[in-house]
Amino acid sequence: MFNIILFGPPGSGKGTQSEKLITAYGLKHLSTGDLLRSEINAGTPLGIEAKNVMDKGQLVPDEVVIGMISSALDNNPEAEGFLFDGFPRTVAQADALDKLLKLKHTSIGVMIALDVSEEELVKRLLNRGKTSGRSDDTNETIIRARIVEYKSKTTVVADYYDKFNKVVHIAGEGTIEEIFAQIAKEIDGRKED
Ligand code: B4P
Repeated sequence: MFNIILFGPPGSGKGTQSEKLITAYGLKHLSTGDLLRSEINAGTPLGIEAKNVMDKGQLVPDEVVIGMISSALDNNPEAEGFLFDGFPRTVAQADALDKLLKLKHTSIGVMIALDVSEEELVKRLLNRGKTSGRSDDTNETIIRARIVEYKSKTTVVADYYDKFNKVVHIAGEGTIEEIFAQIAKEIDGRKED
């Protein structure tokens, strides 16, 4: 089993590259953003609570996202590997993920961190907001709040995995194909080790 974390600020290309990676490597895609948005669309109590937080550009409480990931891992016993997209976003989430994977006798193979400048992130998200219908993508103040939240709570997650020599930084500006080729090269190199 080879498990990957796709890491980076909002709008860095995590969702975009995930779609290509799951096809190329036969991984099960687990995006906490997508899982939360399906709860919102279904109008569940969890979705209603999550929407309030997401619309302010803040992170949903750890116990909510950890619970979602735990169920998703249990529901996919046949998976040949997982691609975690947008998770973990706090050190508490990273710690919980390591424990959950240990129970399944597996671990994280690599964290791919996408580096993109702040102005490019804002531009991409405002652009996506024109068609995505996502309320967290249409307002620049909320987009900038998401970036602040990322800097204060999420960047430390890369330091956490760096201690285990698992982080690879990739320049996330360029064409989607160029970035994918760089990511694939790193994954192939790590899988052969
Ligand atoms: P997510 O759903 O994870 O999404 P995201 O960070 O907004 O964007 P992503 O990085 O996937 O987007 P992409 O670049 O692909 O999070 C949404 C919210 O959910 C969070 O703010 C938080 O509230 C909550 N949440 C989720 N997970 C959580 C967790 N673990 N803990 C707590 N809260 C959590 O796409 C952006 C745009 O860029 C697209 O339009 C794309 O087409 C474009 N793009 C991509 N690559 C490009 C390139 N190379 N060049 C030009 N444009 C590109």
